[in-house]
Amino acid sequence: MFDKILIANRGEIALRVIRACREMGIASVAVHSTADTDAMHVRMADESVCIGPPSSTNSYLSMPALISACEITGAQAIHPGYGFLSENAGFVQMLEDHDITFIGPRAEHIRIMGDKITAKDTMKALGVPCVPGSEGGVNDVEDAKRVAAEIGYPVIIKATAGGGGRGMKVAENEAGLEVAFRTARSEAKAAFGNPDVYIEKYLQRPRHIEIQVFGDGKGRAVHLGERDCSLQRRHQKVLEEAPGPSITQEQRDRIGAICADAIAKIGYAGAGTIEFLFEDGEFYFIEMNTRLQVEHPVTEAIFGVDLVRQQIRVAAGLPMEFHQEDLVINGHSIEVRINAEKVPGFSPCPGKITQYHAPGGLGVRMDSALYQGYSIPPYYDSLIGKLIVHGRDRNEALARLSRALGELIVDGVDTTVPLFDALLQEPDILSGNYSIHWLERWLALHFG
Ligand code: MV4
Repeated sequence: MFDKILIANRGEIALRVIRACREMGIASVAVHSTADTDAMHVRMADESVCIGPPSSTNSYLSMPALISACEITGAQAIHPGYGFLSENAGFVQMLEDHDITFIGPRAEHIRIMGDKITAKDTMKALGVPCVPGSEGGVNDVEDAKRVAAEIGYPVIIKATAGGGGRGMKVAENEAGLEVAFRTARSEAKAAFGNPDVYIEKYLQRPRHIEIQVFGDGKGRAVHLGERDCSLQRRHQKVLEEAPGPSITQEQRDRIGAICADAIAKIGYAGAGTIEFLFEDGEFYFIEMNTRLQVEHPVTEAIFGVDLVRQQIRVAAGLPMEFHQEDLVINGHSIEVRINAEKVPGFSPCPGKITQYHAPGGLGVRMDSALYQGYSIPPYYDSLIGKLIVHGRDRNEALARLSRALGELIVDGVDTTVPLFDALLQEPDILSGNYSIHWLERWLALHFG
């Protein structure tokens, strides 16, 4: 096992990793920019190293600075958290050259899943159900028209280098296909330096269901059910829950086994998320994320496992502490993302926290790096906390969420808390009846 781990991240996820390290008797090293000298992750870690100026490019994304920080402190491994360098295959390769262990999958698997066409080809070959569409990419308008005629309109053109909603264009019919194809290609070239696109049947009212998987890197893998992350605004998740309110145990067992088998076959190491669109009882693969995700705590809540602890164990060459048959769902969990943003426009709202009080009690987890007197810097993501509740069933989780939101005090900046107070009054939210378009429609209706 490692003696010391460096956390190449900030905010709540840095605390999350430091906490796992401490429980495992591993020393932690925080890194920070000059804007984060007073940040909670710096205070909570055993040691800290300043790695650069405020801009992420020159600090949290600076590979040489991170490697130097490992060499100075003697850290043997890096946990990347989410975002920043967590899905950068080049970084993983560079760490290998410096004999530093990356706590995450192999560079090869990050690279495969980072290219959406290759990811889909790979998953399809492994037996994962995919959205009907082109075999590989589409190279010209004629090719696109031929595939579209086969699968039927509407269709969606996606950039292979995209993901997370960037670089997509919908065509309702053949008349709109040429423009969609050309704009998707030129936007992809401009945004990612890669013009390659592929085409899929456009699903009109799906849910976003993602399966949590975990591999030991030696051919053994498990799944930890699904999360429903359909409540999104501009491809930013707002609320996530597990289990998915629309998923039956049979559906979970079936798609879960397919996902676990797929990543076992490729010898995947660590935590991963296989994203699906779910419509009319069918799962359609769209993308795979090769990192620990923001919303991992809802899975931890219902399965009673520590995913970061397992990531560290697997990176150290140890086995996972569970088998598939040990993973039984207990109750229901919901996470809401508390952002320093002004609702309903969602404009960022950095500033000084004049008062902070975290909710507590049975079934309540608040993951946040806030403290009273802290100044949220304007340079980074606006996520300032995650409130995760757990109940014996969905209704108990909802009641607990409402109660916990009432206890939470964040003064000095605007937050997304009022949005959740309003959502908890909505019959569709209370019944779990929502698709990927529900939130944007609701926002347009109430504030548009
Ligand atoms: C789609 C789709 C409909 N049909 N693909 C958006 C983010 C990226 N991960 C995939 N996305 C979508 N792909 C097909 N074939 C609709 C979306 C989509 C979406 C997906 C998940 C969550 C929210 C979304 C909001 C708009 C569009």
